[in-house]
Amino acid sequence: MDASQEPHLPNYMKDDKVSQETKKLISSLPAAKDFMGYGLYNYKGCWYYPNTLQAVLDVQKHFRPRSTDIILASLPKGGTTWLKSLAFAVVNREKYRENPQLHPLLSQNPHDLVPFLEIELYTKNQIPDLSNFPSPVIFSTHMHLNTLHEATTKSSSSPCKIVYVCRGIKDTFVSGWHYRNMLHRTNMSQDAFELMFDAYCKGILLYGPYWEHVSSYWKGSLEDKENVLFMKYEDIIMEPSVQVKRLAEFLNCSFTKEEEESGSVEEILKLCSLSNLSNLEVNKKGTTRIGIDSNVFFRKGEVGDWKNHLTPQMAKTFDEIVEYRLRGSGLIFQ
Ligand code: PAP
Repeated sequence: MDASQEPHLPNYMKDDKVSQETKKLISSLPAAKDFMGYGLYNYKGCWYYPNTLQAVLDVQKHFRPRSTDIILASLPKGGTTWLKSLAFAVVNREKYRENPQLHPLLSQNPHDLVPFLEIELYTKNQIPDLSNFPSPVIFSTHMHLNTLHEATTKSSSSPCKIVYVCRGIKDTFVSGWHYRNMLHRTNMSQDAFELMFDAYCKGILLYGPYWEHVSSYWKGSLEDKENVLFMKYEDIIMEPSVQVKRLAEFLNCSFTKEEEESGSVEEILKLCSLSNLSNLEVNKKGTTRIGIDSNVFFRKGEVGDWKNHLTPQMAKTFDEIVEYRLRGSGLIFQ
């Protein structure tokens, strides 16, 4: 598939921002096609489209976080938009306490408030000026932890906080399927669905394999509890207040007793809820800075939507793969 022929294709899936050096590197890498035929390349165990790989290499080379920065990490469709909203609302809650109607989440898409390192900031073959970002700076990434560490561990500052969110493979996959349909503005066939399923099972997807991604952060969170927090989308759905308080505590801005009593946690949950965000004008229309329609990031947000899409055999296959790949790690998905 020729990426330059597809009008709605986001920049990160294209191959027009790649340096000569990276082209040379790419020609030496294992290659595969995604389920639609776009080229993916495996660099150090992870699959990328060419522009994404270029940006990842640039992040590794130039991005040096400060200890006060916060990085939100996820696999695409793992809960990125929700985590961005919650983290932004938690760390900035004092700023907007007096004037909640001025809260930036009411007028900007969460992706525009928390920029992606490799999908937005480092995509233009130049080093972005990050000095004017309001503090604390929250970045996001889909890179897996080993890849991200190539940048973060070279920083002269002490480590920054990294929060990871993930979701069970079946719902992540189904959410990704809908996303691709919305992105390409089409209803793809059952054959395409099965091709995407096969590719997912083989781990061939942007930033995949799924199990390598979740494992990298799981291991990182066990090794460095102070700086890496591992969260699950399903846990936030099940016990939202507990998880938001956990997030705040990790980010060194725990809710005070007074805040808890005055309903501050619930207010944040309401502000960041799918129903609230998806009904805001800013998220219904227009595009985000990365050129993707704002509404594409909001759909059902249900745990178990996979039951409406996967056959029992497909579900069993996913369960078996994940069980096998994560065996012994202590990480379990229900
Ligand atoms: P991204 O990685 O491309 O940014 P991401 O936000 O991780 O996508 O995933 C989108 C999913 O999160 C969608 O799930 P669904 O397809 O199963 O419906 C979307 O509905 C859900 N989502 C987005 N915002 C929220 C939110 N505020 N609360 C709960 N779920 C949300």
